[in-house]
Amino acid sequence: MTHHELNFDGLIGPTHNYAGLSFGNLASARNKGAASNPRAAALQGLAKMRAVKLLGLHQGLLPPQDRPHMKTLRALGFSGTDRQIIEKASAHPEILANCYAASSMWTANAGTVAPSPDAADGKVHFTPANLATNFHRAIEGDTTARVLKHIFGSERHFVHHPLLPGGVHFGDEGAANHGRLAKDHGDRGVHLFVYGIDGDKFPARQKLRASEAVARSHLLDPSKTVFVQQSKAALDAGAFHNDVVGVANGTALFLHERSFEDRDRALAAIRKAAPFVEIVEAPASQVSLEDAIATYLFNSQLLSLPGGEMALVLPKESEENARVKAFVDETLSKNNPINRAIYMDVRESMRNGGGPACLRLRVILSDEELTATNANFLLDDEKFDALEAWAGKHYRDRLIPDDLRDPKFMEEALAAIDALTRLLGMGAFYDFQR
Ligand code: SUG
Repeated sequence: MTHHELNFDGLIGPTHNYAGLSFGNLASARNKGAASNPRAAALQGLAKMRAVKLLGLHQGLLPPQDRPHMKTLRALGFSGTDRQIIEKASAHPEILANCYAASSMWTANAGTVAPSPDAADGKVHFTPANLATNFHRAIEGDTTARVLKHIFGSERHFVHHPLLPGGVHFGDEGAANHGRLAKDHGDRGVHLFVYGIDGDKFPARQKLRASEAVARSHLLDPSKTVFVQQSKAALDAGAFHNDVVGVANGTALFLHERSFEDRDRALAAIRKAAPFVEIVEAPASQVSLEDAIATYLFNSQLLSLPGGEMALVLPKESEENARVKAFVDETLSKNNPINRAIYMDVRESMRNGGGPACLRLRVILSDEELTATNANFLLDDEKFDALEAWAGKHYRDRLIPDDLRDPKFMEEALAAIDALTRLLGMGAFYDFQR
């Protein structure tokens, strides 16, 4: 049986803006209030999806969520027609900005997935993330759960768990703190769960007890799960998710020397569970944590290509930093599994702290499971063209926080999502359509 890695990228929504909502995410704080370009953002995301597809991988997408989220605004006591709700909420710019965030684009945070070879019942398991730490992200979970069930509908192949209860006690940020190592995608894999403990400056979003709950639900073999603490130094330097300082794929673990709190113990535990692992590590003397976080070097996609090579899809920012670029070049020239680097421009997302790896949810599927997946969310040239035309028609090329107060923009944004549901054959899917 052949297994494939599918990347489900988040299609970037029409309300993409810089509201400075994520404490501990340096890019989000730095760009607060700046003008965004939602159209360019969507096109950059689609160009990355096209590039990955051209490498020979299947490429999927998760649709953007409906924003502004009128259901949340109503739950917060704003009443009347949709226009009246926006007018009233305008007096509370912070609430409005949270309900407008296009943050569902970062689908590495949509949930955690276990492929069927790893689960005791032989099915693919999904747990949507509760994203409890930040209000704008905590309102994603219910719709994410609906999206995942819609795309992976077959009960024969797919198991959907509810979001973890208990708020930040079980704070769960999905696959952004999770990696899988396996000799081959279809082999029984080793799951690496990285959790945080609050730093001196910034809160940890992923809790150990949450990772443990997900591993239990997904029926993983305890001898093939490793739980490792992220370093507080990385957290306080701005690595609010572990995927900012490391990425795993196949036999390779590509990471910064200061990713883990107790490096030696962590690497020993990983080697014990996955003796085949090849660790490619950036020494702090060559790439500082600050450089790694500013360039998102490790927030790259690490992809096994059909020909047997492994490629890194990196953000342009990594190419522009001489020390980081030198480290990438050296990595490619050395004897390790990584042998190609492709630099992509995802700057609109990067300015909110989201690199190439944040923008995708990895799902490993067998041929049969792939056939059971809703093909409307798998991309080909025709669909790429249609989505680019859709974004070209519905998206603005400039958005500032003040624009969110205009009820006309609410109508425009929801009209774009409404048109998308027709393009993707979703029916009346979103809260505002029900
Ligand atoms: O949750 N940024 C996101 C970025 C998520 C990146 N994902 C991974 N590392 N996997 C976050 O902090 C900023 C939104 C704003 O400030 O407008 C934001 O939500």
